[in-house]
Amino acid sequence: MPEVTVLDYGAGNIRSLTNALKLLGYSVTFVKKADDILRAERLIFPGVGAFGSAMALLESSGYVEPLKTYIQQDRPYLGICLGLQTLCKDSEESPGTKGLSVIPASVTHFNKAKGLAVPHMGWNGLKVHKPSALFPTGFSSEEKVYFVHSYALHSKGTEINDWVLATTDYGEEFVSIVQKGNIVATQFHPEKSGGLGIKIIKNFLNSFPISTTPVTIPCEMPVVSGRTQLGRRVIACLDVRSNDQGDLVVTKGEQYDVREQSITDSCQPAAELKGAVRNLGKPVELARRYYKEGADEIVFLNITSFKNCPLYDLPMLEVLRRASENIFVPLTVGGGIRDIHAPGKDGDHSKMKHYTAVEVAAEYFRSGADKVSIGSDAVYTAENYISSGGITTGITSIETIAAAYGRQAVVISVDPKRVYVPSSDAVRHYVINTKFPGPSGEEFCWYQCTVKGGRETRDIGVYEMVQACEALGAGEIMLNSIDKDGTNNGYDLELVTMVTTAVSIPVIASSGAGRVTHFAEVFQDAHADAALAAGIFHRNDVSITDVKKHLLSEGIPVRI
Ligand code: 1PR
Repeated sequence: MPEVTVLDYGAGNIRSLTNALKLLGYSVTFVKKADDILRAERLIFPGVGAFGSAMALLESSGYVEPLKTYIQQDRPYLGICLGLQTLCKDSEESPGTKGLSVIPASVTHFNKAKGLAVPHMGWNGLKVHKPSALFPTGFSSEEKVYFVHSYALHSKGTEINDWVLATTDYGEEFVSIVQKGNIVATQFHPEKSGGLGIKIIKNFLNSFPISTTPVTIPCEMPVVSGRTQLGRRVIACLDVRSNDQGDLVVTKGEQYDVREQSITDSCQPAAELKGAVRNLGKPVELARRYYKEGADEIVFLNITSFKNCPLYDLPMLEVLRRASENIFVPLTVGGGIRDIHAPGKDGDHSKMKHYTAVEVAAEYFRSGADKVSIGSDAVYTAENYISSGGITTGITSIETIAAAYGRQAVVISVDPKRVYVPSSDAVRHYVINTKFPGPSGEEFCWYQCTVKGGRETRDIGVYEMVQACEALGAGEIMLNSIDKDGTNNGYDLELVTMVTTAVSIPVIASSGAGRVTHFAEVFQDAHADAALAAGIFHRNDVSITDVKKHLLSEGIPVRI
């Protein structure tokens, strides 16, 4: 079996990459010491996290010089994301830190003044400037690959044309692939870019010579058309929990009640009148179906994690491991990401153990997640941040996970409830004037945060909460609505509009999708970056393909 060497410094999910390499028939070895770099036949550096911490790790491990030598010798190298940026001189992300300086240019932040959400997150196209064996035959710039980054290499005004293989547009043009000889690096994640990404990895592995004898590889110039566009994402969500028989199932409720309607039996106490947990299928099977239908991302929510320690939730970790074996789009997992005091695995309270939020998240990342979503703990964190007058402590779940894995890996899951009030100054929270008056004709409302899966309300509004989370380092907002959940009557456009104007990070609208037109509405009228749905997909009411066809017919860019 041919071999690939991967430089993993533990900063993120590399399970998808190793799964992709195994699928392509390669065995994977990891760099454990500096010498392994020069011994590699093909080297892949899937960089994740911040520029400064990546360079610090390369320095402290003694990898910088061997890496530079390997690259100078023009041996097959594939850098991914930060693996491209570290080839540059330096980055605005970490002033004062020197990069590998192979490419004589600096990495800079996206221009926020252009009013675009940053990070640039999602599926965008590639404008290819010269022929390369990397691209599959017939590739066109209409096809899309998965990006997630706040900083990029902008070639304008630099002398790096000999490096630029492809560019992408996001407000401004940036470099999405560099290639010179056998040195290749992509700003996007090929291992998260579905079938196209896998083909690009395959072409890198198969076409780039491992001997020093130059080989002429036949390749054609891909079709390039106009500016590339970031697609709007369609996301499938799986609420996962154990049913009463102990099997892990995908469930789906209405307004967060996931049990069948109550059984009429007046002799039973109210709590026992509840029906069984709704079972809509097996998590991995459903996730695979959504991947095949074209889901841009898949979210797994462990909805009973408020009572169980997620680290002991081995079936859920196994779901992630199995899903990432052949699903090559981003996977998010949520539920129970917080500091945890838990009894021993056997439930023994004399063996209480403390786990930090970042340790809990690390277990999810190791199992195949690309992002983690934080629900209840984000509400408590935002409350403390606001009451302290905006002081960051550096020890919260949001801050510690963002510092270790990058802000793009931190999604905030918000579970709001609409609260009607008679006037705009009736409460100290941010209030909106609603088109849908309340039961007593109230024309104003605010959105109240809840915790523990909607079981407890808190004295904090969603507007203030999402702004606090952005300031603390969150990379994305997943915006549910308890009022709309499972109703199929459309997203809460007023809520989504309020949040997309409150923050400059991407917002995923969730709860209420019942028809393809609801997706178009939430993109066109409320400016969501992504739309998530659960029930309609689980019940096969509408397929992801149908949703995307409709969006395209409305002129909304999506990945096909
Ligand atoms: O607080 O960090 O432990 O996270 C718990 C996570 O579990 C949160 O993300 C919370 O939203 C979720 N959760 C907890 N209880 C429930 C429940 O349903 N009883 N699910 C729950 C939330 C909402 C969405 C749903 C959309 C779309 N489910 O995930 O998929 O509303 O549904 P639809 O398209 O069918 O309308 P923590």
